[in-house]
Amino acid sequence: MYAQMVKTAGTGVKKPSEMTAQERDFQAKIDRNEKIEPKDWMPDDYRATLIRQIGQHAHSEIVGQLPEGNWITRAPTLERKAILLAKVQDEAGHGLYLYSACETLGVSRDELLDMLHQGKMKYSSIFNYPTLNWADIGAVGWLVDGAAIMNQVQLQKTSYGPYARAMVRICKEESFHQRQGYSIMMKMATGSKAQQAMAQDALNRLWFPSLMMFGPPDKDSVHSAQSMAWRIKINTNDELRQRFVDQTMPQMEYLGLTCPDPSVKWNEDKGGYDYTDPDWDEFFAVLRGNGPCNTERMAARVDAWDNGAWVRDGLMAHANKKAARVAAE
Ligand code: BYC
Repeated sequence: MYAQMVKTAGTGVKKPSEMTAQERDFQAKIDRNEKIEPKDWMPDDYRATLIRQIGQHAHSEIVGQLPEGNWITRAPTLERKAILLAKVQDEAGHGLYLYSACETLGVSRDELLDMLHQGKMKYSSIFNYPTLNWADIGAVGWLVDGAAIMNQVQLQKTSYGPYARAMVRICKEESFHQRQGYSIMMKMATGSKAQQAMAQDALNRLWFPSLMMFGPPDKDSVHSAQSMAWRIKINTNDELRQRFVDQTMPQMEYLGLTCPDPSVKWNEDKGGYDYTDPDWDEFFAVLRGNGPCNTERMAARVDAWDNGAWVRDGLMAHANKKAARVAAE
């Protein structure tokens, strides 16, 4: 029902004098840090912003299964295989919680998936990069899940109740994911010369794309101001990116790896690292569909949807039969 509104207005934050009485009450509730629940009144654009963000987040979880799923059959040991399998299954679960949270806003999962398949909704840019070898699986867990947690921890305090609650469980699972990635990196970084080189190469390729996960710089972020006023987002893109760099640099040093950004440097005055931004032209090119794996990822998702039609049809037929039986009793 709200599918057509997935593009949000992005017209700037209203002053209290420009708000209706209902909008002022809503803002006051947000400012008191109260949760908004599905049946509460909400501005149309608050709803559309949530559908856009939660939907995009859900899509990221299920598209995010693809680069790692690719490595389940090639994991080096049975234990690593079992761990990776569990992680990839968790991502499906995260997608499920998020699609359910999104459905409470009046859009169905089928509509959301349809928009993904038609290219009308996005998923995280990071999943348009390939995983070329086993070290990449370590780097994905360490950096990609590490960046995801950095963003999601603050989302546990987001103003929309179902989204905040979904985030609590997702964050717990993401910490395990991050640790499994770091554990792979430790093994590789303390292994043979060839393994160390693979770990360094994976870091070199995934460092800047991981920084892109936090979104464009604050000055170019279309939605941040309104989303922060509504407490949909608690921190800006640049604040979270900085926290991620500050958290990750000591972990990198512990691994004995070198940051691919030669200018990364601790800045005593700001109490954080100075670092180079990723190439934002590359980021926007990936968003426009021109990343290394955009076509492959979408083809895999559409294929999975088409090949699953018989399962959905079977489930519907069974449900209809059961309902007819109950109605006849
Ligand atoms: N990729 O105004 P801005 C995971 C778009 S995966 C693609 O700053 P906003 C995991 C943005 O949508 C982690 N697009 O936007 C799963 C907007 O375009 P539209 C997923 C991006 O929403 C499996 C435009 O750029 N996490 O957990 O205020 C395995 C302007 O940006 C990206 C989430 O989704 C991007 N990286 O802030 C492992 C977290 N960045 O929509 C791990 C929830 C920006 O106007 N989402 N865009 O056409 C958020 O927190 C926010 O949506 C963002 C962007 C910080 C990502």
